[in-house]
Amino acid sequence: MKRALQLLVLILMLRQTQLFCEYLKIADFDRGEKPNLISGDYGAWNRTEWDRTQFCSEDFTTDPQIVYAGRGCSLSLYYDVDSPSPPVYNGFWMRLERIDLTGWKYLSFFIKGDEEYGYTSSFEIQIKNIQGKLASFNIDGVTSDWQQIIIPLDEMNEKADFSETYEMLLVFDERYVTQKEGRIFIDEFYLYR
Ligand SMILES: [Ca+2]
Repeated sequence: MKRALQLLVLILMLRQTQLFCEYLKIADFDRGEKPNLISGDYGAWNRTEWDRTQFCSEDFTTDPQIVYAGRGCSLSLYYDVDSPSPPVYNGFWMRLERIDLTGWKYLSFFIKGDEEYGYTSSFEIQIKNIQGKLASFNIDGVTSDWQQIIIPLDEMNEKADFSETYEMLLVFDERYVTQKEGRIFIDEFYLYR
């Protein structure tokens, strides 16, 4: 297993969109189909194919009561990490098409937990460069309202070379989730500087 950069980060969870000078929109899911806005594929991933008691699956929602900003589509992730066969983890991957993250200050996205199915309030974001180096960010405080999560990238860029970035991972790990089964919605992935 590749050694991950464990970074101490400040996660800002805000209810308003932050204003930045320059941005790159990576995904808004509004077309309801792949790829993302930088031609990168994405989808749910599972640790195993043989253990059907743990899984993650992705879908698009257009429900006006749920979808971010009340229009278009948001991505829906239904996860289950309740299994007798540890370790148990799964999640979502999105290719970043060798994008150069050097110089970008923040990765931002929006997230909301599903009131009906329940959800975990904590999970992990990983960013992997083309050499397989991982930077990990612990996210906490998810609620059933849409919130913006802003991940500072400065420390990651200082510690490793992210001039060619392979992918971003969202990880539901049985050891760290607050609820082992549920659904969350994500939307509006941006880079800012
Ligand atoms: Ca959207």
